[in-house]
Amino acid sequence: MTRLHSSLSLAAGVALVALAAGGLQSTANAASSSATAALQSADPKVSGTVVFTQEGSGVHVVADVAGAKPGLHGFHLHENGVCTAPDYKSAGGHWNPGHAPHACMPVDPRHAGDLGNITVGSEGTGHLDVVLTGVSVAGANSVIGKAVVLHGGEDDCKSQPSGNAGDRVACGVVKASTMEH
Ligand SMILES: [Cu+2]
Repeated sequence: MTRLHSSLSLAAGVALVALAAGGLQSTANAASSSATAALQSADPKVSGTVVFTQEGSGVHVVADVAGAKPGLHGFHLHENGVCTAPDYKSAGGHWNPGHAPHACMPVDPRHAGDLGNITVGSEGTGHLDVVLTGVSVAGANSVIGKAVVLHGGEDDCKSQPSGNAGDRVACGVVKASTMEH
């Protein structure tokens, strides 16, 4: 009887700890489950926004750009969250914590920041909607503090180390979204 009682207490204790940990974790996630980057550009005048939202074990990335040259543009997360005009070299190389070769989704392995290409239409606007795996908004391999870079040319998805995508025409630092209440 004593034995049964103590194992029940233990089970209740474990359940309480698990509940408390779960509560803490969901609070932390709610505070930082999304992030945004505002693209800035020197010349040509490209603008855009990129929104990152935690979705299961991946990150849902939605990008909208305007004022860009029609065609395909390489689009990546670069390792330094520093966007200094006009060439944005300050952003460093592709964000590649896994030391993988460059490729495009869904090819794996690839750089954590390999978002592929964004297609810009004749009116100068482009939209990208992808789920990036192997990264998170606030946990391991967080996108926060990295830089989103839009290139002038197409990422060929094979040239090393960065797909031969040409100049960096726009750049934006990824920042945790502030709560809207
Ligand atoms: Cu790039």
